[in-house]
Amino acid sequence: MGYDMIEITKEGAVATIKLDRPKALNALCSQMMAEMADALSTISIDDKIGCVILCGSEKAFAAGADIKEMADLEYLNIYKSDIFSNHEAIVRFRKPIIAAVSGYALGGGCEIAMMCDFIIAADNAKFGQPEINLGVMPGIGGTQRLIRAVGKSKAMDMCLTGRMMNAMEALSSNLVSRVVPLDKLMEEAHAAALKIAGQSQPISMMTKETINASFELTLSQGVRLERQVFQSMFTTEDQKEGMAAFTEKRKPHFKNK
Ligand code: DAK
Repeated sequence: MGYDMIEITKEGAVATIKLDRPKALNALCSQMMAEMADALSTISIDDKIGCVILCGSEKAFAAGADIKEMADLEYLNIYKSDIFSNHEAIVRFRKPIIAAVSGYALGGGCEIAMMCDFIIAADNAKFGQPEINLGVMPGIGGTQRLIRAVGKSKAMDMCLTGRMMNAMEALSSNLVSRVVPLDKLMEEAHAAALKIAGQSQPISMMTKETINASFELTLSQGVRLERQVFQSMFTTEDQKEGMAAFTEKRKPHFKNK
């Protein structure tokens, strides 16, 4: 599949997916979502890639779903086509994925950033769920994921008033893991992605899966799962290598086995 609305670059074990529809502030239209889903599915079977960065432009990570594309849709169109259900490609993606957010991350843009494993924000980032201004509400997980990140009071505030949150508020609310100057965003995201991609791929994937399971499980179920997954890691060559490298005071060379 050729891509018109996203751009893929690969550097070592890191792939970057850049949303690239600048005239519409990266509004998420169905073509862009289909391209992103296709790219993720290709990257998921590329053994050389250990981590992905999802980013936009300096002005906009993504200003939401494409309002012009949606405006005249009727319930049955939306129901039958299940529009935007391919956003689940991000949730299903099993390797680590970092959102590098600069500028606007609004509506669906904020939601896809939250689907990533963590968010590194530039100091000009603005997050929001302004759908209420359009007579709708968040529709790809915003009402559920935002509350888990920032708690009820702030999630209600954001979704009911439609106001935006700046990068520092997003940091203090735990929506993002770090804030960096705009001109350092991609450097910082790349350094984090390289660090992750240098670890054992299967171990990173199991770690991600176990952390994500905490959203669905009770504490005791989650801790039991963690113990089982931890124990299973002792079947891998990478566990032997990681611990041997520590003892021998050298860097580990993981083989993803
Ligand atoms: N959709 C379409 N076009 C957009 C857009 C969007 N979300 N955001 C910006 N644009 C376009 C503008 O129309 C304008 O196009 P032209 O007029 O030049 O042709 C161009 O991008 C530049 O935008 P502005 O001129 O407005 O730029 P400003 O710097 O003045 O303002 C802004 C930037 C981000 C504050 C403003 O553009 C804005 O408020 N944008 C809309 C933000 C928004 O409301 N986002 C939420 C969208 S609703 C679903 C699940 C989920 C969803 C839908 C369905 N299902 C499961 C079915 C999600 C819904 C949403 O995300």
